[in-house]
Amino acid sequence: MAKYFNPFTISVDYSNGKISEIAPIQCHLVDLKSHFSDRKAVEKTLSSGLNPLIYEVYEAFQPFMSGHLNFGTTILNPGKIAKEYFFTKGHHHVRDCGEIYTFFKGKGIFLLQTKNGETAEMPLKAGTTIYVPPGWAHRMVNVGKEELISIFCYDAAAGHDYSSIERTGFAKLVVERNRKTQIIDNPNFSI
Ligand code: PAN
Ligand code: ZN
Repeated sequence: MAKYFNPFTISVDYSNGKISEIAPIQCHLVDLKSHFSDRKAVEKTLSSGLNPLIYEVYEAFQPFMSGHLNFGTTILNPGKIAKEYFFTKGHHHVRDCGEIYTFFKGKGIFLLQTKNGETAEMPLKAGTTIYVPPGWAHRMVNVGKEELISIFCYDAAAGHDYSSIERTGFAKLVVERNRKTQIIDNPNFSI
């Protein structure tokens, strides 16, 4: 008889999003070099010796496994490169599937876009739950002064397509202008 997969628990620290049983994946500025719109500002920061941690992801499943749900937390630090707020890389899923995020700390904007050119932007704060339908690339942006922390869940066999976003960019940028958060069109976006 086939052995069933053993049920398990993890411990999420809701004050900081960390999960004690899991080693986080870290994403520093150098990993997002080609994603920020002001490349000169990125180079200037890196060449001054700074390479800030932009976000960490704690994932229950690595590698991805069919039939399971992957879940975990993302901790996106506050900060900006030039006028643009820190964000996650953003991706499409290789195998189209939905995803749920619940935010429990911080303030942000969730950016979504389809390969047809449709876009959506959702404000985020503690208590916001977002359903990302299949087909929508997604990125979160931290527009607050503290970490933006969320818990996510999606098909563990979905896979991530980062290359489409690296090629096209996101249609919208989230920037600070005149001390206000603004969502503007990305002049370098192309489908
Ligand atoms: C999340 C993201 C996580 C980091 O787990 O992977 O927030 O964002 P990037 O993967 O875009 O760097 C998710 O959406 N998984 O599918
Ligand atoms: Zn995803």
